[in-house]
Order: sequence, then structure tokens, then C-alpha cells
Amino acid sequence: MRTKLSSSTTVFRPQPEATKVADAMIQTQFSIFALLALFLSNALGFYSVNLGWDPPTQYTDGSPAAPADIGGYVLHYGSTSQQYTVSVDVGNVTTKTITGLLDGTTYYFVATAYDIGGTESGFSAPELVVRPPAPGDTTPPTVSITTPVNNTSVTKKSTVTLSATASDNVGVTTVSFFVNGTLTCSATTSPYTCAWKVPTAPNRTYQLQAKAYDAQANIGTSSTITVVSR
Ligand SMILES: [Ca+2]
Repeated sequence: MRTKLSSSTTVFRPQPEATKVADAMIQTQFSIFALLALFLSNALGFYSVNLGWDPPTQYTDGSPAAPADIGGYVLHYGSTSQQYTVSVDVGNVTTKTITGLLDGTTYYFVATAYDIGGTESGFSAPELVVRPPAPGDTTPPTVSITTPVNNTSVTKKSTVTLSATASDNVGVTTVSFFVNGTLTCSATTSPYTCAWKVPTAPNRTYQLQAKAYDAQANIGTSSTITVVSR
């Protein structure tokens, strides 16, 4: 006599009596043999994953399972380990593409097989963990010039320290300072400062601006600071 397990889920095929395999139970555990680690992003920003697995070859009592015994497979998955909120009966195939996965979310997959009588196996092991990549950083840094103060004067021929604060959701890589639109100098570490040699001419107006960059080359631009040389 074959061993009959109590394992059951709600996802089952109809069980035509004529083809029912009495007391048959597909091997409790079978392995998902391969994950084609190919994530396909669609236009809506969802990901797909291709899954494949080997057919079970045994019943739980160790007796052989023929390919003709297999009725189909169910993929179970969710975003918490051991908690499968979605079950998909994929029929009698050994590959399946699951779509609609969210980026930055971890998914846990297992599979079950059911025999032609509809008796379902336990979960495959181990869980297959799938992580669509986190979305790229598209948020620019923010930056503002702290010195000199807007609408103040600077001394001609002196060296003035330009200072800025900058922040980013990931990280600021560089802050560049511009005087009248011309790149004057850059800093890569906070506090971001720059030594600016004020030209000799008096009563000249200078417009100062800083730009902050992150690793994805997003650019944040500061407000313009106006100073006059005296
Ligand atoms: Ca950023």
C-alpha cells in the first residue's frame, strides 16, 4: 500500500473517477531545478520571472511515479517566506513565466504537483527566492549655498570661501560651484567648499550657483546668490 499524506490545498483539478489513481500520492518534495534569472521589465514597471522545475519521479512511499501519473503543477508564491498568498495552477508543464512582480520586493516561490486524480503533493523545497532589482535612483540631490550670503559684498582681490550644503536620497558625489555660469571648482566631501579668488575690478556683480550630483548623474541646482565686489 502506498502512503497517503494529509497534505492538501485549495487548488485542485476535478477528479474524474475513471482515471483516479487509488491512493496515489506524488512525492512530497520535488525541486525547482532552475531559475532563468531573467527579469523582464514591461512598460508599466512590473517584472516577470521565468521558472522551471523537474517532474517528480516518486511517490511518498518511494514507488516510481510515471510521467502519465502527473496531472499538473501549482506555483505558490508570496512576499513573505512560508506565506504564499498567490497560487497558480499552471497545468501539466514544467516552465512558467510569472508576471506582475514589483521591483524592490522579495518573492518566495514553491511548487506542488498533483496526480491525475487531483491529489496534491507537499511544497517543493527549498523555497526559491526572487528579487526584482530595486528601481534606479532618479531623485536629484538638493543643494544650497550657505556662504556668502545673498545680496552682500565681497572684497575685490580677496579669496572668498564658497560653501554649500547638499543631500541626496542615496548620496552626493560632487558639488560644483559656478561663478557667472563658469565652473570655478568642485568638492567631493562635506562640508562642500571652494576657494574663489575675487577679481580685481570693483563694483562688479557676481552670480554664484552650486550644482550637486549623485552617482546616477542626477543634478540638483541651488538658488543663485548675488554678490558685489567692493
Ligand atoms: Ca539621488
